[in-house]
Parts: sequence; structure tokens; C-alpha cells
Amino acid sequence: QKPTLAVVGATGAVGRVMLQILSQHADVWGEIRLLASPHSAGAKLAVRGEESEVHALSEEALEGVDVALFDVPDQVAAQWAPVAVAKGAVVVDNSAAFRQEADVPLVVPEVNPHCVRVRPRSIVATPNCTTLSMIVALGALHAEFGLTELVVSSYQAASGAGQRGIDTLRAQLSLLAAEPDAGTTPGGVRRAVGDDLGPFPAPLALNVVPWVGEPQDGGWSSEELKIREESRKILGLPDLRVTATCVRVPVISTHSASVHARFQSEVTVERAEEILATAPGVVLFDDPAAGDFPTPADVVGTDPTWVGRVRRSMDDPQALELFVCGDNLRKGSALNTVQIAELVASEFAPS
Ligand code: 11C
Repeated sequence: QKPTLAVVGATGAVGRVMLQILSQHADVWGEIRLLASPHSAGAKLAVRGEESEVHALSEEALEGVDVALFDVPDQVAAQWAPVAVAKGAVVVDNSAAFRQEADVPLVVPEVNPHCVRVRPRSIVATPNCTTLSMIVALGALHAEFGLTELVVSSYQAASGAGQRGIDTLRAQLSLLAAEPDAGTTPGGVRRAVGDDLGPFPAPLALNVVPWVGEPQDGGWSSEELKIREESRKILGLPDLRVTATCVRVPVISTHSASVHARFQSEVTVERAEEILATAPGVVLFDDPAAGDFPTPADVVGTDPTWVGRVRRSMDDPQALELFVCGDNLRKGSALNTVQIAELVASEFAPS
């Protein structure tokens, strides 16, 4: 019998992409049950070509579930993942609630698939979308060269902040379209978009905002610390030097990052490009003279991590500079979660 899957948070921006991916991948599931908060109960969503009703998350609704994908706020995951586990499910959680717990593996199937089998709490965590937009490419380079340091600047899309982030950016863009001079005077963009900034701390349209997440000690943001801690855990490098600056840009979906990666010994662009060109889940797209480099406009809706602008640092033969793009709703969240669930499903022997 094929395992029963629950999608918890099915109506959110990520949940809907999960349903698309489940409809596109080889079908390893029996029942797929859609769950969400009570106010979304009764909605109908398509999965595997059929309309399916969304039910309210409850203990009864988790009865008989073998694998549960969670895409809900941290506090909801912290409350409900243990309930799903108590009902017998393996939980694959896309929130930050469990990522740094020592007895919860943090898994990227192209990098550390073996970790999925060691899950003493029956919870497997999937990383933040910004970590995921670069870690598959970096994992491949690490396997060859041995990573010692990362310096990352992110360019994060509005959809990282969910449907509200997308709606806010679209509303600001339409307000600004009627104010052609708004971007030419101090405060002009702020006046045009008004006081409701949605989930962002500054206007996002016609702007870049050097802040993502919550304030942490030392002036860092929670997003910057997640990149550091998650990269260390996934790569199994607890002392990896990591510095990140996270920036929100007016893109609907697809996070990008500029990455300075330093290795244990000298690197060549030729070898790095061979590795990237053959690494599963990575596309090397790097011919700037021909206009070939990844951009969110081209990458959105695709699964791989796209890498371009590969250069050896001019002042450090042990370091590479890269520009990476990855769709934060696909590999950045929904796809990685589904891939992990499929690894778990492969443990269910056919009867
Ligand atoms: C953003 N990366 O772009 C964040 C969203 O820990 O899963 C995802 C937060 C997380 O705003």
C-alpha cells in the first residue's frame, strides 16, 4: 500500500506549489490529504488532476497519515508537528522551528540525503529558501575543494514573505505606475505607496531593502544567522566561517545571491565549471559576453540552482565568486520538502 501524505498549509503560496510538484512527479502516494487553518477549510484545490477539499488541521485529520509536509508559521509547526508524529507520521517541516535542534536532520537531498534516515524525533527539517538557493551548488564545490569560508549577499524576492509579500509588491508597483516622478525625489516612493508597507520595513517597489527577518544581537538579522547556521549544519562544517547580508529586492519569486566562497587549496574556474556543469540540480549558465547569466526573470518557475559569473578572486587563488539564482517557492521550499518526503516514501516497502 502506498503511503498516505498530508499537506499541512496547503492553501499558502508554498503549499500550492507543493500540490503542483506532487502532480508533476512520479506518483508514490496513496491518499493526499489537504489540511490548513480553519478559515481555509472547505476550499477546493487541484492535485494530481483532481479537485480535493481542504480540511481544518486537527488531531482527527492527522489520523492514518504516514508522511506530513508542513508549511506553516514556526509556532504552528512547533505545536502540530509533535501531534502528527504522535499519530505515527514522519513530519517534513519547512519552518524554522526545528532546524537547529541536534536531533532533527536538516536535509538537502542533493547534498546530505543520508541524514534523512537518522530522525530520532520523526521530524526532518528543510532549510530556509535563501540557504537553499545556493547550497546545492556550494555542496558540489565543497565535495571537490573543501569549503572554508562564505561571504554572501542575498537578493531576496517578495514571495519569501508569502502571499502578503507578493500582494504588497504588486500593489506598490501599480501605485507607482501612476506616479512617474516618484523615484526621483527623496521620499517620493514612500509618499506614493502610503503607510501600509505589508511585511516589509520599507517600500519594496523601485527600491532595495537591506533587511530580512527579525533583529538579533550585534546588528544581524535572523535571516543572516539562518544562512550561517544552516550552511554549517547541512555541510557538516560546524566551524565554517559565514558572513551574510540579506537584501529584499522588487522581484516576485526567485532568490539570488552573490557568493564569495573560499576553499582549502587553490581553485580553477575550469574545474569549478566542470563540477557545476555536471552536479545534479545545478545549471551552469555562464557566458556574459553572450548575455548568459542567471536572472530571476528567467529562472522563476524552474527547479535547479542556476549559477553564473564564475570567477576566481583576483586577490585570492583559493576563492571563487559566483552569482546564483533559485526559485524560492520551488527548490527553496516546496520542491526540497517534496524531495525529502519522497526519500521517506521510498522506505515504505510495496505490499
Ligand atoms: C524570506 N527566506 O525570504 C525568508 C522566508 O525561515 O523559512 C523563509 C523563512 C524561513 O523572507
